[in-house]
Amino acid sequence: MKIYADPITVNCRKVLAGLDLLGAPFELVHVDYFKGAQKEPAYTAINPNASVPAMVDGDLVLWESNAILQYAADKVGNDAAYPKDLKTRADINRWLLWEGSSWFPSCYVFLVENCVKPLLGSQPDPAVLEAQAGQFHKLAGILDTRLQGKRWVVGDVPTIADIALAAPMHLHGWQRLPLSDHRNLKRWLTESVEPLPCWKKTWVGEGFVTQPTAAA
Ligand SMILES: N[C@@H](CCC(=O)N[C@@H](CS)C(=O)NCC(=O)O)C(=O)O
Repeated sequence: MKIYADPITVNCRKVLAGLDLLGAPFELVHVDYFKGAQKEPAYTAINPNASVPAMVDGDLVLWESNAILQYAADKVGNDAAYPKDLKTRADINRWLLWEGSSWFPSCYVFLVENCVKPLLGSQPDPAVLEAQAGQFHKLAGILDTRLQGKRWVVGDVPTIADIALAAPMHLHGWQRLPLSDHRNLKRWLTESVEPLPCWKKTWVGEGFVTQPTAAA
């Protein structure tokens, strides 16, 4: 399995951490996001969306981070991290779809405003953050309710749902995600997901820079 990714991005960290959780071996092909390598023809021939990540396994070319995790789980037969039981799997699939369609887009606004813009030398726009706040709190509340009294989103062990849902929050301090009203969500992120070996291994660090500094 070849994974085309830049570990610094949300959906790439998701796949790299998820593959580690699954115990799925892969070869990483670095696509330099901040140099725009995802827009180069050599890469868009693999992923016409011009976004990372993508996967190539023999004659299968796959994009969409959650589809890559689902495929990898079944390929290695990891029934703990992606159980085959019909209802459990439906539950996990629901969270994967919700993450891609609702949760990632909302968390992404905070990532762009508070991390990406300052990294590229511009300022966050408070109006954009304010306009997103209502949607963020609605969604965070849904996940917070789900996590009440639970260590993991589905069942008693970490699954690809935990990794997928945590990824959009992976720089939560730097993103300035307003988590204080969502105590179950914050507890799950900081006490369940962040201590996972697969999460620690794929940590890129808050406050990273796009270019080495002169002093480095
Ligand atoms: N739904 C896609 C989203 C992929 C995506 O948006 N990736 C971002 C990085 S996290 C990207 O490459 N964006 C293209 C760009 O900003 O040029 C997935 O889950 O793989």
